[in-house]
Amino acid sequence: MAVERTLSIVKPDAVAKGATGEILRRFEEAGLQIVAIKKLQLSEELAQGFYAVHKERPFFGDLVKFMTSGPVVVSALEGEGAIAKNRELMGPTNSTEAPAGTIRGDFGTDIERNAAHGSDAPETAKIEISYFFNASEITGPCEAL
Ligand code: 3AN
Repeated sequence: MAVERTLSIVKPDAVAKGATGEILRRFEEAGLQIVAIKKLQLSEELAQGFYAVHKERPFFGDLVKFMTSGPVVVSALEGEGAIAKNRELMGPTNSTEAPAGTIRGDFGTDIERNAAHGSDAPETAKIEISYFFNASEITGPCEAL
């Protein structure tokens, strides 16, 4: 499997619950390395731009409102099959359908307040990582094992 990078967002609900450390621990435990990370309060403009593909959807306004309701922790994760691995750890989009032991099952509430975001394909991962990080903010993988 190829080494990939993916964008992760610990959403405002999970940050507010104090679950950031546990979520990042799960990524690391699964072999994903954090090659970039920052905590920030999304502006309405930044959240709208990030979710621009959903702008015609009926839930867009609520999604932007939720994503700007408190700080988020954004990271770029690197590892073998990072995109699928991250999505597997998160579980299904709707937290009510996510099994216990998944991030959304353990920390999410519903389809909107679903604790975490993860890129869905290599092309979107590239766009999403560059949306939040400059090249100089992304480190190489840690070789000191
Ligand atoms: P995922 O993040 O699992 O790839 P997408 O890309 O289908 O899911 O949706 C992006 C985000 O929009 C989701 N993480 C969720 O927060 C929100 N969302 C998707 N569908 C709905 C919906 N029907 N109602 C409210 N929010 C939704």
